[in-house]
Amino acid sequence: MGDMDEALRLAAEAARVLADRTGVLTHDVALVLGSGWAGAADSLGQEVASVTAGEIPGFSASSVEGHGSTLSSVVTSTGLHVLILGARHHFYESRDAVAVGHPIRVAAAAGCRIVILTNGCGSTRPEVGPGAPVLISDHINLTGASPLVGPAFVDLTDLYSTRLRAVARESDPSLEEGVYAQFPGPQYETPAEIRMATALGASLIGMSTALEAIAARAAGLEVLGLSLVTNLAAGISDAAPSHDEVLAAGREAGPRISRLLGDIVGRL
Ligand code: 8IG
Repeated sequence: MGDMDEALRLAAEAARVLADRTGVLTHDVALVLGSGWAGAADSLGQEVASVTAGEIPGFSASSVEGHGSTLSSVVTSTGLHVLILGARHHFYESRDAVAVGHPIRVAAAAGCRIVILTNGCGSTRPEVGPGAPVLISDHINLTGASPLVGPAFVDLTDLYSTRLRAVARESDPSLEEGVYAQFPGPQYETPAEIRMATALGASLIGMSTALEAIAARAAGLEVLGLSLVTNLAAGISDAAPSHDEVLAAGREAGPRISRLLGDIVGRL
């Protein structure tokens, strides 16, 4: 994927196959599940259909433990059709930022107007530690890449919708906000890199959401970004970041983030 027209054609084709396999012609809200969030969507509503990512054009099965590889269609008690994207493509998998945008473009082609991007991330603030859900207020893209190709001069002001952040705070007034810095990964950062990100104003450190949010804005979607802090970033505590810690934080925060997600979606 390097060509935008081709990427958009592939997304349209994927949306047609998705509609065919799920029987749901249009979706309203897309939800991208990041590390630690896999179980958080289980009680969002009634599952209408679940499709293996490999059946949908442009998707491949994810290789990272804790990252699902299905697309499911759920209908909420308020009648919203939610497309749950368990399959996400990380930049570190192939250094192909256009491919990172594919699930997002498919969601837009499937009719979604809103995308909720979730992730597991590191925190630079010791007082906002593992298990804390945090609203993303803005991002710094440190990947050196973009999911967009060509003269797409997309405005990223208010990328993380002020309106949707207010909705999330109605659900949980105690939610902190933070600026998310995306590093290219897959290696975690050095302590010096974390000091740099902190100096730049970031407090959430990850490998996924900035590129997805850019793709979402380009596709005309309204974005809500929700991080789950799963570890303190490198050098912030004595412990080194580890993927086991990430999975454990997800399990422990499960009930809280399930409730939060359900409540937010109920207000959309
Ligand atoms: I979960 O500490 C998770 N993802 N870059 N740094 C980066 N990505 C992460 C981290 C982290 N924790």
